[in-house]
Amino acid sequence: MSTTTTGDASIPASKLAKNELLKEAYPDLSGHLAPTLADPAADHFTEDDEQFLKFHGAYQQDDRDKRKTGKQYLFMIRARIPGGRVPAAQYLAFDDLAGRYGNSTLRVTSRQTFQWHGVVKSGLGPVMRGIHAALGTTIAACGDVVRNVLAPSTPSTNPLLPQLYADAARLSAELAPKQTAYHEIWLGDTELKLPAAAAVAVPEIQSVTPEAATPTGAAVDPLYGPTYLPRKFKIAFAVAPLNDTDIFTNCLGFVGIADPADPARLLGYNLLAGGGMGTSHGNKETFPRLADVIGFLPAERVLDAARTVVTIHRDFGDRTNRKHARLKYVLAERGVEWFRAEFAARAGFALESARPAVFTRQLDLFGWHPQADGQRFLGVYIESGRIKDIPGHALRTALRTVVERFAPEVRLTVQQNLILAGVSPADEAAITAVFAQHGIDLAHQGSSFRKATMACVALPTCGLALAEAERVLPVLIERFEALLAEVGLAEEEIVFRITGCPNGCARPFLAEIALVGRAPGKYNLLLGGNEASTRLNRLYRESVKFDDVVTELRPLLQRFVAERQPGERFGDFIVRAVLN
Ligand code: SRM
Ligand code: SF4
Repeated sequence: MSTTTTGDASIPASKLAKNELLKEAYPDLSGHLAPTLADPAADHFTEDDEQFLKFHGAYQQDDRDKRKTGKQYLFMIRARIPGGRVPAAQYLAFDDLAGRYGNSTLRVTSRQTFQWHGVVKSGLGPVMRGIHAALGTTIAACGDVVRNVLAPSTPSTNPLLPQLYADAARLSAELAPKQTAYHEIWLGDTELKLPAAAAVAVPEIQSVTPEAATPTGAAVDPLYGPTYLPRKFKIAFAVAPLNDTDIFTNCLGFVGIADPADPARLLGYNLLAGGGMGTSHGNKETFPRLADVIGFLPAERVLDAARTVVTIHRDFGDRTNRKHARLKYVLAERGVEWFRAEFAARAGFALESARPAVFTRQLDLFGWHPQADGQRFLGVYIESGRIKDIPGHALRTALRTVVERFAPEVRLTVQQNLILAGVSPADEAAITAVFAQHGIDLAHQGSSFRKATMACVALPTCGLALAEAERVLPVLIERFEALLAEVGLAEEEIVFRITGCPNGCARPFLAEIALVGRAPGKYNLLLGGNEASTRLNRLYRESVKFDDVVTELRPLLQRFVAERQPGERFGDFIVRAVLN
């Protein structure tokens, strides 16, 4: 049977990636999750059901440290939190779930949400229900759908931010898949719960016409159709000059543009498309890519525009090869002009020329800062996003105590850090004291280098990790801090990111210095990203041993000290003087 069309060509089932057949067989994404969940003797799901589990926001994993004594199945659960905003009560509920059912840590991800690690199968239901009871969700945190929508989290004086957040939240709701299995399986709710968004008309689709129902009788999603997207789809919002959502790494980006006559009015958005990080070692068909700037649209058309781009991915993404299925490959192969024309034909309106928008910086603010409304906000550095208590540094307890007592809004950043927003100036000293009592000096949260680092999760939970990342970051930071002090750059800020494989979950391909895992203890060393996160770095050395990283970088940093131009950053120096 020919099941799916990709753009202009029909694809026989024999050529489709296996996931396509799975989705087609169970368009409500239920698989056999319910019977396995109900079976107390089963400690894990089948490989096929793992794929459905993702659409519900959970990953089946195992503790890779313990593989020698047999697989110990564990689950990671990821919430969907548009714009990374978490009300105080919800934070406390999430923290509670981490203590009861997880490994007593909450993990801030590089896409502004939380993950719970180390949940055993019997804990899955309680965590899902707990998240739902706290008015959160995990629907579409993973899977071949629109994932968590990013929005700037730094409370600042930019008056456009509330409008961007509102649009991000709207897109998140409207583009969520409308399948009912989530409620039926996890919440024991058999009632059909189609949000109002399901009734909204989608742009005319020329190449695929989803049928009203599939052979299994399940309702077909009005936007995604019976087989959803060929792959994950990521959306971000930002306003220049602060690129605090790393917008060019997303499938679709909306850059807010103010009305020149009224800087508080959102005129519209520049639409960016085709960004993505994931690549595979030795596979030239795969590569990291920055999004192209496609054009400008009025603010009121943002939802139509997002739906249109999602359908372009749905219909033209490669459904035969999951390593080549992201929207970025459609852009790379068909080109921006084709994309503009396809967009206009589907949306019924053409994009205008993009408006000027220059990004200059990506990183977070730490410590106390004023908000436009007179309140204060606090930027808290979280190493690798892992909120946990360790001797002498009880970060989890400190955060819990502060959130319980002062009820600030918690905001998650794409740099894996956390912001406590909306704090009364009168509470600042007391909050600072709570952190101090738990071993955290808010005025000195680490060197400039430390605060510009990111590591992906990698071992022991990530099944795709080829090398360590989060667990070796503390050692690397210490080594780098010592090296920077040795060459006279103790206060230098250098964006550093490490991942355990080239999937790029901590967006290493934009860092000034990056390590990308190749094998246990071996990393590719990449150099030359920039402060604004608008430039891809380049491979400098392949398969560097972990212990040799500092030795490789010492001469480059020494040259940087000797030859740098006034104000020049390390990444810019590398591009000007070393890689050219
Ligand atoms: Fe990721 C897969 C963790 C952000 C590209 N990512 C995974 C999995 C689920 C491994 C798996 O498929 O079995 C990792 C789970 C590890 C664990 O134990 O928790 C994982 N990705 C993460 C997180 C938690 C990294 C972090 O340290 O914060 C981030 C969660 C984001 C979220 O909240 O939704 C995370 N992943 C990213 C990003 C960054 C971003 O989106 O801004 C990327 C690069 C951007 C992009 O998508 O191109 C990213 N993750 C991938 C890929 C490569 C996809 C591709 O195009 O080839 C995979 C592999 C896959 O999907 O098959 C992957
Ligand atoms: Fe796992 Fe690789 Fe992502 Fe790191 S980059 S979390 S190792 S998939």
